[in-house]
Amino acid sequence: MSGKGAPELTVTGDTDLRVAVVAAQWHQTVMDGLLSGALRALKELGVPEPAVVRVPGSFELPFAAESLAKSGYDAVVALGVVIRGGTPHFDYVCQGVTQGLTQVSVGHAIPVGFGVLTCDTEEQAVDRAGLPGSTEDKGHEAATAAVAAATTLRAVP
Ligand code: DLZ
Repeated sequence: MSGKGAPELTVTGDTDLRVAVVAAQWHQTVMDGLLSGALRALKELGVPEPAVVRVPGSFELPFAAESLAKSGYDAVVALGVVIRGGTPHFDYVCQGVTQGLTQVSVGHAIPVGFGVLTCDTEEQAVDRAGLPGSTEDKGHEAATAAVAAATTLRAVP
């Protein structure tokens, strides 16, 4: 994990989990970086054959996550990029996505890794996307957090 105060996550226990990645399509280059980071993390952690579902934009992430949660996935990783424009639209999309994904997570008691970048500029998004030259890899982090949370809960007697 990166950022001030971020933990070094260690995943212990059985990672034989059903994990789905749901990814928006706006801002393709950044999304390619996020998706590739998330899939790399799941492979490193030994998660078998994650499902990947693409939706048009970040606003569609909660409905897809809800559908996947209903079908029995142990964890969902949500990936998207929202870039601030000149209107309040950014705020509505970010709020809807964040609240929607929170509802899915709490409502189904499964972790939803939050890999949705909410940035003022495309440069900020590129810097967090795990691309060559990026300083952070938020797709990798979101997937790791989801698996860490799912395995931790599984281990509770
Ligand atoms: C409409 C829109 C805009 C302006 N910007 C973004 C964005 O930066 N990132 C993103 O993922 N999606 C954006 N969208 C699309 C909405 O999320 C949604 O797909 C449409 O409003 C259709 O429901």
